[in-house]
Amino acid sequence: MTDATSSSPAPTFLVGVDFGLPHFDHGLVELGLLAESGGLQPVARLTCKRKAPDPALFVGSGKADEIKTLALMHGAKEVLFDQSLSPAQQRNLERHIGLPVNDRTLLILEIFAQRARSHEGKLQVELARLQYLSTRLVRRWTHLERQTGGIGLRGGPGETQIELDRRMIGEAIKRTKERLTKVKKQRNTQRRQRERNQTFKISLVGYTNAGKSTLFNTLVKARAYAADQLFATLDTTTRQLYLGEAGRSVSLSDTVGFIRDLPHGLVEAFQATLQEATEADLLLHVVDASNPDFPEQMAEVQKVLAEIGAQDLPQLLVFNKLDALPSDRQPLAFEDSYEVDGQPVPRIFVSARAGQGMDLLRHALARTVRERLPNPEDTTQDVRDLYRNSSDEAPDPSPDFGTM
Ligand SMILES: Nc1nc2c(ncn2[C@@H]2O[C@H](COP(=O)(O)OP(=O)(O)OP(=O)(O)O)[C@@H](O)[C@H]2O)c(=O)[nH]1
Ligand SMILES: [Mg+2]
Repeated sequence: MTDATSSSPAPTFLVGVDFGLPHFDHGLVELGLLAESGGLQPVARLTCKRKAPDPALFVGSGKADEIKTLALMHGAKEVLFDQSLSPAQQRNLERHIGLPVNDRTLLILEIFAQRARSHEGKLQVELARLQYLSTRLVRRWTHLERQTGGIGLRGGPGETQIELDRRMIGEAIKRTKERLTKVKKQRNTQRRQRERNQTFKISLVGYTNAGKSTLFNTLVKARAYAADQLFATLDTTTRQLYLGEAGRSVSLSDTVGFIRDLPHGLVEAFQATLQEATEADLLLHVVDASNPDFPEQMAEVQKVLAEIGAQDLPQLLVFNKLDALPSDRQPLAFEDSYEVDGQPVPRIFVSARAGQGMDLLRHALARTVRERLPNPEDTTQDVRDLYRNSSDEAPDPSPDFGTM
C-alpha cells in the first residue's frame, strides 16, 4: 500500500464478494472511502456472488482471471478485497493476478498507522499490527513446518526461522503492552483528577465520518481535526464544556470512530482509548443521518459498545448532517426518541457544520446533567459518595483537559 503522503495515489481495483450477508455493500462505497483515506485511488470495482469462499483463491479461478484482465485494463497497481483473506488466499491471488492483493483488515490497520499521532496511539497501532502479523505467521508457520520438517536454524532443535520470528513478535507484543500500561497509568491519574473535580463525563461515539469531531468543535469551539476521511480521529481529546442551564461544566471527549468489521486486534489494542467511552456518564451517539446506511452503522456502533462493555450507558442520539437531508427526509420534530435495541433513546437532529440545533442539544445535555447530578453548590454527602473511589490527588488546576 502507498503512503498517504506520496504524491500519486496507487490506482486500485476494488473487489467485493457477496456471500448473502445483509450488510453487503453492493457499490463498495465504504471500501472506496477507506481506500482513499489510506492513500489509494479506486479506478474500478467488481462485485460477484458466491455461496462460500474458495479455500485457495477466495473467488473462483474464472473470476480471478476476470479480475486480472479488468485490473490490467484499468491500469490498477493493486487489488483490494472488501473481505478478509487468509494468508494462503492472499498469496495465491497475488500469484494468479500478478499484482499485490490486500484486504480490508490490512487497509484499516494501515490507515490507523498513518493517522496515529500521539505516543499512545502509535503504541496501540503497533500492538494491533503485531497481533495481526502474529496470526499470519502462526498460520504460515504450520504450513512451512510441514515442508521443512524440523530443521533447526538457531535455538532449540526443530526451531524454524518462522518460529524465531514468532518469538520475536511475541516479545515485541509483550514490550508494547508494557509501554501501553505505563501510558494508561498516566491517563488514569488524569481521569481520577477529573472525578475528584466531580466532572460529569460525556463521550462522543459513532461510526467513522459521522461528524463527531465537527460536533465537538462546534460545542467547545476547539479545533480538533475533522475531515472527510475515515478515521480522521484516533486520539482522545477532552475539553471542558460549560452548560449555563445546568450551572456547571462537563467534560466532553472526542475519540476514534467505529466501522463494520473493525479488526479484532484494533478493538483490543485501542482498549485504553475506548475506555474513555466506557467510563462516561453519558454517550453522545453521533449518527450521519444523511447516509442511507445509518441503521446498519448504528447497529455496528452498538456492537462495538457491547464489546467494550459500554452498551448499558445512557445515550443521547445526535442525528447529524440535517443540512444534507433531502426535503422529503427532513424530520417533523427536531427532538423525539428513536428505538435502539428495542429501547427508546432520546434523539436530537442537528447540523454540526452549520451549527443548527446546538441550543436544543445544550438544553438536552443540561437537563441530563441536572437529572444525574445535584447542584454544584450542594456538595452533600451523596455527591461525595458518588465519587468515593476518587484519589487524593489535587484537582486539575487547568480548565482545559488537553489531548491525551
Ligand atoms: N453536510 C454536513 N457535513 C458534515 C456535518 N458535520 C460533519 N460533516 C462532514 O463530515 C465529514 C466527517 O466529519 P468529522 O467531524 O471528521 O467526522 P468524525 O465522526 O469525527 O470522523 P472520524 O474521526 O473519522 O471517525 C467532514 O467532511 C465534515 O465536514 C454536517 O452537519 N453537515
Ligand atoms: Mg473525528
